[in-house]
Amino acid sequence: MTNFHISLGSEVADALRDGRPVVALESTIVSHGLPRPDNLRVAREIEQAVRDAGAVPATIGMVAGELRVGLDDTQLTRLATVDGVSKLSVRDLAPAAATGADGATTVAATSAVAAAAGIGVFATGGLGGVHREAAQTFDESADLVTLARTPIAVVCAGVKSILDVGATLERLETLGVGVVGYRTRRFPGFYRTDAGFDLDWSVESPEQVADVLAARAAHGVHHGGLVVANPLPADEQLDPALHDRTLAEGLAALARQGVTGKAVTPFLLSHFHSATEGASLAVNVRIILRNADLAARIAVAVAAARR
Ligand code: PSU
Ligand code: MN
Repeated sequence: MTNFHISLGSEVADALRDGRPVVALESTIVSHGLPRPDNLRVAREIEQAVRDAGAVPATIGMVAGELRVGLDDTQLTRLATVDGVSKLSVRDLAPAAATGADGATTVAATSAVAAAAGIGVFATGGLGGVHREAAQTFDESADLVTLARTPIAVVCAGVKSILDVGATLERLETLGVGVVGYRTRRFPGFYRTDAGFDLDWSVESPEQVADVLAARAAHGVHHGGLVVANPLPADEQLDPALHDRTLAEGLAALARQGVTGKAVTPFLLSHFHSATEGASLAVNVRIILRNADLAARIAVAVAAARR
């Protein structure tokens, strides 16, 4: 029998044992969200951003059926460069392990695995959510329902602007997922600094996020995830006119080509990257690096508060 445990990279295992700060990172962004060859370079830069802010990066993914927390550079390279890497949500983890697949974990799967490994902070670009036309297609990312039951803080630039942002915020409320703005009361929309919706709560520092997490733990009430929404500064966002035009074209191409299911998000992101000639890619990379930095500072604050 194969042993289907979660395997920890040695640096991650040491840090968790010693109570030092660790930040989980996803791999779908690497395999499906960013174009080659930039994806591998960016994946390494994300890990470096976490290190620079004083935490240990734990990129999560599956290599030949082994579910790994803290991919080493060979494994990261494999997920970034080989063909046939599956996009794994939570429900895909077991069949992928049993069949020996290579797979990249989404926000949903990364959150679930990170929490199981004892990691409390996770950085990504933008959360999945309710797709436009979900009233007909029922296409809502498993990221939402997973966060409802998974105790982890996810640092992101809100949800991707390709989604129905208002509906996604409604679903997060229904599911009981906490949402706090980082130094803002406006919910960001990934490429866009402001997606057009108010937030009830904002926090001013990594220490304050740590306080929110401590309050949740101390109350002993079951809490799921906490979304820490970290907007890009307005002068770094994707030009709004370019954004709206590119999105309209992308949604039309999606309908024309009949793309559905888990291919939708990668299709739209890749449309953005080619149609904006790299402008959206640069913005996407900025978002992830900023989130990695903030997540690491939150993990440092959480570890300091425990001492
Ligand atoms: N954010 C990015 N790029 C990505 C994603 C998020 O900047 O590629 C990925 C995440 O892994 C997220 C997934 O969980 O897209 C959502 O896909 P879906 O809508 O199929 O649930
Ligand atoms: Mn979907």
